[in-house]
Amino acid sequence: MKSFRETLLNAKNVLILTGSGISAESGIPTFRGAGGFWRKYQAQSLATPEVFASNPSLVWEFYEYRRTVAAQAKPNKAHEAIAEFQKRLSKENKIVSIVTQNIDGLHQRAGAENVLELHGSLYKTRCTKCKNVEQNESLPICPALEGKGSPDPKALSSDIPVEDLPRCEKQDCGGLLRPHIVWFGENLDKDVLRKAYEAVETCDACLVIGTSSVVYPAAMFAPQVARRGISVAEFNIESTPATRDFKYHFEGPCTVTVPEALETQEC
Ligand code: BV8
Ligand code: ZN
Repeated sequence: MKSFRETLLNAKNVLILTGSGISAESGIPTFRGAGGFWRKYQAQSLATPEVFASNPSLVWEFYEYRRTVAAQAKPNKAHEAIAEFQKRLSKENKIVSIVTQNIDGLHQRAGAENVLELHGSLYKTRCTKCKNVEQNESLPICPALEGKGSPDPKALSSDIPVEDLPRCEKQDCGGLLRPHIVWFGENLDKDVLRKAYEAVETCDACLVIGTSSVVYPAAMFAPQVARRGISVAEFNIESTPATRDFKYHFEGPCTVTVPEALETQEC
């Protein structure tokens, strides 16, 4: 850890990549682990355009639940240490890019700026008709979803009629809204990807926190930085398929290891 902290002292452009593990200690279940289930579904089996097309009511119940859970969660010491680190370095005209796979908004709520959300956000909707994207934090998102989304495996689907699901309020549109989230099998936004690649190609130090590194293209970024000969530190409670690519692997809960790495060097 001492040698990684030395690297950070000399870095001018730090890339911080995060996955659902950074929000685990805020009470938001990760994908893989027991918490990755909602009712009898694995989270990722609902995060697809096919399921949304065939059963938009079920998918909206799933996301209404996740919007509620994330809204009640608090940023933890790892989110806060990253936001502080970014503030401190920006005072010295140094860059800290935060690129997250998460859609819970906790980095922003901890005070981080210019967070790149690779997979979108729970609090943005996109119209399936006019494509308009809106920020939307209201709970429930619409009257028909009030009190819906219980994760109880015995809970029955509400089969909300599609006209009562979230609808576009743009003039003469009224199209069905979907979460502005990248589902499995969908491409990432090309601008977001471009910015992510730029950070990967220009950073001079990298932290990869709380990700199992199995979902592409996000899983490619940290190994790509390592191939440039840049020091990458992985923060996880276990090793991952990418661990062998990295110079450092700090094992333990990230609320302990990330502040240790980022906090100012007591002089
Ligand atoms: C795409 C939003 C082009 C949704 C998400 C076969 C081989 C390779 C790739 C593929 C393949 N088949 C299909 C693909 C492509 C697919 C993919 O990679 N699939 C995987 C499953 C193999 N990728 C895609 O579809 C992507 N698009 O490729 O477009 C294309 C187009 C058409 C056809 C083909 C290709 C889109 C992927 C985006 C999907 N959306 N999220 C939602 O949230 O509802 S992905 C979602 O899962 C997350 O965003 C994240 O990216 C991923 C989960 O990973 P993690 O964040 O890492 O979370 P996980 O639970 O896995 O791990 C948590 C980690 O934290 C663990 O390591 C754990 O140990 C650690 N941890 C836990 N607690 C702590 C901790 N660490 C520290 N402290 C703690 N306290
Ligand atoms: Zn519309």
